[in-house]
Amino acid sequence: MTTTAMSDFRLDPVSGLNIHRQANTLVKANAFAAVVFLMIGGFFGLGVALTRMPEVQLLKPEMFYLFLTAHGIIALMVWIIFFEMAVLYFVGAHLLNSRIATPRWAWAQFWLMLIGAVMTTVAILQGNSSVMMTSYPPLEAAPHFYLGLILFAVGALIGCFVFLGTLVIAKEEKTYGEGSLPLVTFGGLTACVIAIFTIASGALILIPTFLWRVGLISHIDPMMYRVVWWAFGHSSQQINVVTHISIWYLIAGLVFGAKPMSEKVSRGAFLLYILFLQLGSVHHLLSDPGLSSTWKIFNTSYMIYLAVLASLIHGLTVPGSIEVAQRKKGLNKGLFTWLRKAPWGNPVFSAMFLSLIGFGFLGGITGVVMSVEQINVLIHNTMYLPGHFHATVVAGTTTAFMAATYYLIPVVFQRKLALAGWAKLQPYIYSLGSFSFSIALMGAGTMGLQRRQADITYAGQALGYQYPELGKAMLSIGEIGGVIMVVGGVMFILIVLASVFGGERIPEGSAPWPKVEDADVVYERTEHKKHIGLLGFEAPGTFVLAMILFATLVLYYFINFKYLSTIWTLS
Ligand code: HEM
Ligand SMILES: [Cu+2]
Repeated sequence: MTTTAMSDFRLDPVSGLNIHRQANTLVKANAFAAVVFLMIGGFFGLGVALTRMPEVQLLKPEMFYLFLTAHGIIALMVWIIFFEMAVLYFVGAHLLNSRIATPRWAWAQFWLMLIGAVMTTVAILQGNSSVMMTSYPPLEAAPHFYLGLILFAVGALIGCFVFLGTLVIAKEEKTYGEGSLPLVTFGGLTACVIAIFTIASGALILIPTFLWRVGLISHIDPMMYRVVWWAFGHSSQQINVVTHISIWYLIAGLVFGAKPMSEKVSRGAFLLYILFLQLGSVHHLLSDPGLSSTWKIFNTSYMIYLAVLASLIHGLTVPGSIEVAQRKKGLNKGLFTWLRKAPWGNPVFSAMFLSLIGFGFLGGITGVVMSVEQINVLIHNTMYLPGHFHATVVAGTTTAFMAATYYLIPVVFQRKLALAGWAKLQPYIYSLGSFSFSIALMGAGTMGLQRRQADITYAGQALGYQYPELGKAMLSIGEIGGVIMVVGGVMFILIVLASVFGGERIPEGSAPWPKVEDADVVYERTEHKKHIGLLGFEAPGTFVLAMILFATLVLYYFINFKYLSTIWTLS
């Protein structure tokens, strides 16, 4: 049996999870650091939003670019990757009842990432590193800007190996029985594999750039930089997608006692990500003159659809499994009773479901359409981009991570959620903000409004340009959505701080969450078993949702090509 003493663990009597104390402390540390950086990143986001609003124009251009760089890097890299470390340790150790491999290395992960994040943030705040998140040369940042990112990445890489080591230990010590890894941990493994590829690409480009800045290399080729940087930048978004999808599965199981509709299909879909997602990197360079159309089209219009297929599968099977579970538990009437009677007041569920809708309808559809080379010229470098990726990375990933946090506070921090009334509302306010921000920015972008631009009125500039009034109005509406997002973000942070520092303690040995029965077990007990579903469909409501998604996609495709045809008036 295990070589560790039992007091290294504590048992959750209801879920049966055997929680390794050191792993638990590491999950706490990483999740907490993540939330602190979300707060800092959000602060800079507010500054950016209030500058882009033509009526306010809070910051001078220099300060605007400083804020934009800080916002992009802190929100997208630091918040998200710290949280992902917490998720990896949780799905590796907690879910497998295992101890964590090499806790010392895990602490090295934490400290390296923290030192790296602080170093890069300081470099940005010193004012000579406003190169924005993409940091394309020949723009130059201070050397410690790159060094901080490198340390941060090395830390994350160590975290990946600690996770892999934990899987090996759990298997050897048979902490999760004889079978294969649970699906959620398998999702974590997928994220980990993509992360290793991502970090290798990041190292490949950031190390030479750092050497260039300290004078050891004379020249960095900007085209090469862009291609390799996006192997890192794009793939890192796929870690986010895989992680938030794993969280969807986790929460479907925890809240509803749901099982994936088909384990094999879901696992296969995770594998599709590993095989095909990286090729999509080139969708960030569709308007780049340095690459051939053949290369761009092969990757973005053929290969990437195999990865999109994977997202569609998860997007179907997660609500599908919830629907099946709800129907098995007796909510079998009509098309959508299962959804109407879902626990909408529980932030773990509501944030998760809003993440699914936001990611699918806003982030997913627009991502597929904007990856078409021809359509891409319509929206390249416009506000459409931040509109799109706030739908994926905020409405999708960040909201899913908030859902996970609401679940983890009782389990990991052993505290009840404080400000429970706020927590009920928070996912709705945050999503109202992120949805409206994304949609309005995409509207403004379609009217041509540029991204990364402090003053869209071009006041006093020689080459000024007047955007359509409608576009400017949409930008302002979007930034109001941004402010609502900040309100939701502040609520989240206050809830987390109040819970972690002042929430009612959950004594050891009592359950953090009430027991949720497995839907299959409930179904087995039912006396007059009826077939669940309608007209031969086990999950007809989900099928209808999927058809609505598909129709929206087709319509949106059509609208974009129609719009394109009015701009290219050659014939
Ligand atoms: C707290 C609410 C937030 C607000 C109000 C906000 C607002 C904005 C605005 C106005 C821009 C500038 C668009 C432009 O001028 O091109 C922007 C850029 C960006 N945001 Fe956010 N955002 C928020 C949250 C987030 C989060 C949570 C993430 C990541 C998880 C994120 C990632 C980014 C990135 C990567 C950029 C691009 C930076 C660049 O162009 O270099 N944002 N955001
Ligand atoms: Cu991408």
